[in-house]
Amino acid sequence: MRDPDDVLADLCVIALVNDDASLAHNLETSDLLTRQGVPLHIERGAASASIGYNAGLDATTAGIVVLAHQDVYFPPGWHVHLARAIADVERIDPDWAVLAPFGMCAETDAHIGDVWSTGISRRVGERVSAPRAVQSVDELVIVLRRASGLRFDPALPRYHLYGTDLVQMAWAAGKGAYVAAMPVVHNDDFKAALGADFTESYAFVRRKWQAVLPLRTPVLWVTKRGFGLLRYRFRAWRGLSKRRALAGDTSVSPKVYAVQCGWEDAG
Ligand SMILES: [Mn+2]
Repeated sequence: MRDPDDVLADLCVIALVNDDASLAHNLETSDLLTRQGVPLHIERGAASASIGYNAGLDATTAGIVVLAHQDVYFPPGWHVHLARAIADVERIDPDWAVLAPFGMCAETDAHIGDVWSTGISRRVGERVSAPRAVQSVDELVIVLRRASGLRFDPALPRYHLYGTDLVQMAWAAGKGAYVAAMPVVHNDDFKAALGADFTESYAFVRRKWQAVLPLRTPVLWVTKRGFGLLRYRFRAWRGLSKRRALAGDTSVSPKVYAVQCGWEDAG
């Protein structure tokens, strides 16, 4: 296993922030920042996630970059999971580009990983003991190896599907993207529907990757004619009341959810 202290010494976190209360309630309470002292770089008001994260990459120098939502909480010892994941992935793919706690397996279309989601009050994902190659990752946490040279596409509009776009760019450049066991809490709000901003990101990804479609993202399919989005919207509308009933309480400390999942000791 790569020494967790070596990983810590070459690590930074970047967050795109538009809700300081959520940041203070979740990401900023993580052991990774409070006790391990990993620096947090914040970008505000970026025109898109891609532009914001590229600015964050330009403003930092760490070799391992953790791009995290403001509503994500890293349980204590997460850097040990990360160190193990890096060591494991470097044995199979020394030129890896992306690691993540949650994504979609290319062969089986299964949700891979281990994440608590408050929006659906569930621990989700098929747990893995070794890194699994994926066709897309959820945007809640993306770990990027800076030396891979991979960056976000500034032409991708808005704040959606940049995990899918990044993973596809990685594989297109001959570099790997993997999900590994590094559980986190996503203390996310219930989402009633995907808005017009999602349609913009979806249309871009559909056009850009038409040669490799269909693509499975953690939320829906990107398909040649866009039927994947229509189908998602219909199902989301039909299941709205059921989904609303599943939504958890994001005002609860994410530590409570981490304790429930067995990732942290109570107290
Ligand atoms: Mn989030």
